Amino acid sequence: MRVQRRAAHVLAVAVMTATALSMAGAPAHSAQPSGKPMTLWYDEPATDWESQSLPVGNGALGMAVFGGVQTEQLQFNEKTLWTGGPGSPGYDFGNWRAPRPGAIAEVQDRIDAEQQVAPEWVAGKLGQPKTGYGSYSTFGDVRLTQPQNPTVANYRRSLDIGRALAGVTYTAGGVTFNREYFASAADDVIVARLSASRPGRISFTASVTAPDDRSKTTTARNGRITFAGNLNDNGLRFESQLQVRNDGGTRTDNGDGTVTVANADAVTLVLAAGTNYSTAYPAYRAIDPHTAVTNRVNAAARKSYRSLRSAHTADYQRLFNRVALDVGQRMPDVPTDDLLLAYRDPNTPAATRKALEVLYFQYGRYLLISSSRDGSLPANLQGVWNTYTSAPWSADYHVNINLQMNYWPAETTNLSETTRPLFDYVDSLVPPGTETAREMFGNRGWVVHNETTPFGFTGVHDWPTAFWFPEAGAWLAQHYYEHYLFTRDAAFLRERAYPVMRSLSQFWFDELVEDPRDGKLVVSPSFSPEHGPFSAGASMSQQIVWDLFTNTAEAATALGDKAFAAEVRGYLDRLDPGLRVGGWGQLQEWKADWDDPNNDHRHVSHLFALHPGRQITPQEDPALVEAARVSLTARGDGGTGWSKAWKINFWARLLDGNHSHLMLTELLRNSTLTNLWDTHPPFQIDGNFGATAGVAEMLVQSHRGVVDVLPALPDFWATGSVEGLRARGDVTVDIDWVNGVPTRIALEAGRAGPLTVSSELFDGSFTVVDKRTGKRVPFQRDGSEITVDAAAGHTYVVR
Ligand code: FUC
Repeated sequence: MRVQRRAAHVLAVAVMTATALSMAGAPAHSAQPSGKPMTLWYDEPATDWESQSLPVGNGALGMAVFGGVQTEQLQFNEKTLWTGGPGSPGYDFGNWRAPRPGAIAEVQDRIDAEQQVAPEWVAGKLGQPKTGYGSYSTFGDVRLTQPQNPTVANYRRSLDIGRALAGVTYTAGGVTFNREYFASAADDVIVARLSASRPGRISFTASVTAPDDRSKTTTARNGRITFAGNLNDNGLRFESQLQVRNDGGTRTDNGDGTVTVANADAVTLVLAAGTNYSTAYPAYRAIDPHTAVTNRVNAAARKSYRSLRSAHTADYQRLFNRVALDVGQRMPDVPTDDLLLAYRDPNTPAATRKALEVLYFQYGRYLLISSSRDGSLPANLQGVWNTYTSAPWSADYHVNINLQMNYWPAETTNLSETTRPLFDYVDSLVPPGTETAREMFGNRGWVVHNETTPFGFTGVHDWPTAFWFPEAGAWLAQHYYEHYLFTRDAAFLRERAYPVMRSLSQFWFDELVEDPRDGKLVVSPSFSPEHGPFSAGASMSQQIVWDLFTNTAEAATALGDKAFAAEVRGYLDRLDPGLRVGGWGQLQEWKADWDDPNNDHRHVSHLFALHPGRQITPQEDPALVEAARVSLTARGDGGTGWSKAWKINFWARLLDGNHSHLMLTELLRNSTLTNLWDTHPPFQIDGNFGATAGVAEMLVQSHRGVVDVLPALPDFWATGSVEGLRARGDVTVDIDWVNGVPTRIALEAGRAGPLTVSSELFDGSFTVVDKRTGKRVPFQRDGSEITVDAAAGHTYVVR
């Protein structure tokens, strides 16, 4: 039965292809019924967590839905359930266990003498084995097991990202069964509802289980399964409670901690979980989670399913609905795994391929909303979803690209609020990072290296090609300043961003050394992630410090801290900017011309200046940008999922929309699992987020202080519209375009002041109208740029 249905779907895609081919030149309408554009769906249950389960989340809580018929498996997470850190044997924050006076100077001297030094030698001098690092861990699995295994028809498992609802539906014995799942940020719980088209048909036993790396007790009382214990590794206390609420039928608490429901009309499940983790250094412990978890489940269980659901969708849609993208997509009514397969076939109609592209773009926004909400840790390498006790790369916070990439779409795709967990977390790195800066470097300020955990691991380990990256904090500081640029929130700049930027600047004042080659200030030792030799002044090191100093000087000036603005500008003047064109026309990755044109390493670190930095732009620095293009071309179109995602952004910044789109195609064809999670491999969520950011970057850019409209539009998206993208300066942008040229641009100004826009539209005749007054407004024009004097809250429509 199932096999036949799948064959039918593949046939459906083939028919669409044939229809489109026979209509060459005409808009690609197929005879197929259209599917829901914002829904992922499948005609069979998931058997593999990584590639098939469907994620829901509310930031702190995550759940992966399998959708099995006889046994439903709901793997769940709580973001703070980590092994490692205080309590874990040998935990040392990555700080040197004994002082190493002169160790960094010895490495610097050898670099000065020999130019290149092997990472293995440096790791021997400056690294040490990891202890107590730990891993993000699964919390457990809820299983709902039916007494019989029914024969089912019309099976469908889905995730509606427009409403953040997962679902399972099927028919058995003439009855239609429905399950619905969501993770509510409004009520801080995960909710499930099981119902049927006829009364008395819902029967199952609910259990909660977890791996054996912890002590655990599971009890059932009044339909509530309380599961609690401590992790063996670090003693972290955890507790989850699952309330089973039946409408009709019977409910029994079993002695083994399970709950059985028989012959109910419908059942609502409410799940909450927590730990005694706290972000506070050095203990990282708060009170027992029992009371908070109890209160959350009690409060939610008192509400009706309908009111829980409407509070959730209202909360979610307030964020999600801000952005709409239409590039002429048409979603066919085929399962998403078949859609992904069809995408690889160039004969699949363009409108179908666009449907996947738009779904994938919005899915990145869904995943960010679902894994980064107030009051918890930021999205990690797997967002909030993890079925392992020892996850790939610990599902940690890698800060030599990955955590930063997670947050690239936050501002541009109008989800600014999702950055709060990032800033709370980075702020929490300051106390341990201050210790590391003082002990390891003797510097002011604070530092964090290549990767870190919720337990303030700000020191080092000894993997030679990935242990040394003191620039990470400065890169993270970029997000603070960008948050200010996008929101113009002066209080945030003063109270949150500037203190972080200022103290990081002091770290770098103390850390920079004079390069004996030319007297410029350089970072040494310096290592371009995650390959090549140690040297002095690798391009990425210099560009990141340039970015920090430039942003800090601007911030200091804006806040009236004249003395510090002058001090940081003094350093900036002497800083090697890390921009050099080498022998084959490439932008050099190192200060010396060592680049190998055959090197296709996934990190393209020396292009930081192009993206996410703003040090070079095609408009201002055509020669350097051309060199960046040469480097990027040599690196090729392959790489891990996240590497391809970065390349979408790079090509957009190079104003090459077609190559940017090609990278999106590569990602969807070769680095995307059937549940549309990005795969490194394995699953790593940064590629999802990086790609969503890249799509926004094709449509609107603003890093040079001008709103660039459709800077890198691919030919494939020749006609379309977008609503709700954000530009720096607190501007919200809507664009309609036809054959690659904007026909209407609406700019909503959050603040008063000059607003400069660049577009091809200004090459012809046009008007600017204030939407509120209906009147034409004056503007200054300079080539293809215009500037209007915007009033706060007004929308300016150009057409
Ligand atoms: C970076 C990358 C790896 C991987 C890891 C989690 O260090 O170089 O490819 O993505 O993070």
